[in-house]
Amino acid sequence: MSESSEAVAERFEELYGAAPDGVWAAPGRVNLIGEHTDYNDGFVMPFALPHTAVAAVTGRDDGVLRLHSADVEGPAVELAVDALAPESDKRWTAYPAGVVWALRAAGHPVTGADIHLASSVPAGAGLSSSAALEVVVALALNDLFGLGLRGWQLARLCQRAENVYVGAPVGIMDQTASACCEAGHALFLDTRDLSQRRIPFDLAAEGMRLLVVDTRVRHRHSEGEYGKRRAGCEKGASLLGVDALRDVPYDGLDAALERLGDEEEVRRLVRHVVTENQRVERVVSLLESGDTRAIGPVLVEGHASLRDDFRVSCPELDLVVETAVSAGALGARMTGGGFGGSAIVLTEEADVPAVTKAVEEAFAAAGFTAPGSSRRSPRQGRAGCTDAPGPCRPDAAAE
Ligand code: GAF
Repeated sequence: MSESSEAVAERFEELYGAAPDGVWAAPGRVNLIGEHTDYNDGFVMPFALPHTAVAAVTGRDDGVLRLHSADVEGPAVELAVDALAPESDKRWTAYPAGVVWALRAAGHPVTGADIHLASSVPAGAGLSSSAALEVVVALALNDLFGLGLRGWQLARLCQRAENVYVGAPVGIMDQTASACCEAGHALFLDTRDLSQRRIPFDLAAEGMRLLVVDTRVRHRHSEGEYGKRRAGCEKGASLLGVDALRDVPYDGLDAALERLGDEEEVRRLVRHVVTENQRVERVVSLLESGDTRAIGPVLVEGHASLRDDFRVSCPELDLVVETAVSAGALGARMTGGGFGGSAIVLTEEADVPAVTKAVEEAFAAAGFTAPGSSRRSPRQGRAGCTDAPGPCRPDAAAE
């Protein structure tokens, strides 16, 4: 599922003429529930995929940064670390270079590196390929330059790289998932303070599967719609006089919506965020009480809210959800930012063939490109090949 460390190290040696100092890995993620809540200080619940970004890296002390990707033809791109400037680079190199920039801007002595990257996380599929690239570079530089940063600190710096250097106004979920998820668990993350709880999540042991269906409709968060939703949420918080929509309680939702009067667009965004936070809490409580099958309808509710209120779905994602549920799946929803990407389908193991066939046939009948569909389970192991990152919770920083 992931690129082998040996192959990535060998390619590094061909490119740069010497073996790397080390090889690191960071996973992509699926978000089980809690969408578009992270930039509202809310709750999310991602788990790591077995698909990873892998980086072979050697540190340098001469200010040179050389970047190469297995997915891009040609020689390494060479940059000077002290000339890195936000939003100056529109290529793939902005993600790893952005991490170097963010580390240096935060005062960390990163003086250059040779990097070769290979990733098995599909790009644009809503599975956090960009965050995996950022986090794997951050893990490597953290070790090589002895920075001693914790997983959550690396996640914050990677988010800053993406917000400021790349120019995509994303929240903190994907980077934290890639840096902090653990095998066999979903990560219940409070994005306000990054406090975390690991919830055991082993569907195979309970006779279920989670399918990830890639609609093959591609998206980018640096494009406008994601930013418009974020701005709309911020407007909602400001009109309601709260720091973030997280502060609107579920039992105060009706009153809040009333206060928003004829701001219909904002009302819909607020309703999604407030109900979505409550859905995350319901899923956590169902999983913790061992009632895993009961999360299915909550996933479907979440999808309806993203489709009708937040309006980030698309016909392909809706078709996966409708078809899978009609074919007997326990639940389904889009995952990630939306506007394309992937949907998840929770199903009994025995129903996997029927559900998969129904979705494939529905796509063919609608004239859509055939979806990529596969069984996924939380990855075994955690980010980092050489050294696992330090404890991920912010409170661990005080230890
Ligand atoms: C994308 C973003 F990168 C995340 O921060 C999050 O907002 C997600 O969309 C929606 O939940 O993956």
